[in-house]
Amino acid sequence: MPKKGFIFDLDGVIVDTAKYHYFAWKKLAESIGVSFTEEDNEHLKGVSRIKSLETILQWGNITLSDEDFQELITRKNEDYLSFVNTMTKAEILPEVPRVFQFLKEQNQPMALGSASKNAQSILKKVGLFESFQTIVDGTKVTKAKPDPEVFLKAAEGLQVAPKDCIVFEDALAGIQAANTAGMLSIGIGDAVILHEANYVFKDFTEISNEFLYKLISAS
Ligand code: B16
Ligand code: MG
Repeated sequence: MPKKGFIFDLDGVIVDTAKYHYFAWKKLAESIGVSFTEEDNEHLKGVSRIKSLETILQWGNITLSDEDFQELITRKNEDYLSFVNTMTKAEILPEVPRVFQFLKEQNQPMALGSASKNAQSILKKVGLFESFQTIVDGTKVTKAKPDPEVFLKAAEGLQVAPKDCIVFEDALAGIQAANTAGMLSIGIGDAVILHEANYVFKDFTEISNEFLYKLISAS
């Protein structure tokens, strides 16, 4: 059986935390007088916490002292974590467990490739921490998506060549990172937003075991 490397983003792919980031950023942006819509939020998906706040400040033409910047970053993460702390297995996105089970049966190694510094605690909370051979998260990378660093490190951890890796992502920046890394990119979400991906599916209910098997068998 050939071996591919399956790399999964976290927020918006494995668990439904993208909405919690949205709620927390919206509350923060509006508290400093910057309007914030779901469309604005698309620009922050897959983007690091610091870069996200820098972007919101740019939109509002706001300059802050380092101290105030830190204060806002801390507040956003506390709000976000207050949502995360209520999470259960029920917030694993549909059919993710079936996909993980199939890949395990096929002896395919899996990695996490996420910008989140909260990734490990979220995975433990929903009981998926043990599913991954390698976890590359926001504590392990220096360059944010669309830079390919996170996925290249994941491939290295899996000991699979980048060309044999398959990335599942809900953010355009993540699809671009996977493409730059020379990997096959699979968008999870809106085909218009994720148009640069090799394939796009609404969610894992549209990804059959037959399709996964074809990915594994492709040379
Ligand atoms: P944290 P992913 C990303 O995770 C999120 O998409 C993005 O919205 C968030 O700002 C970033 O993680 C940092 O997360 O504040 O928890 O460190 O999609 O790459 O799994
Ligand atoms: Mg994501």
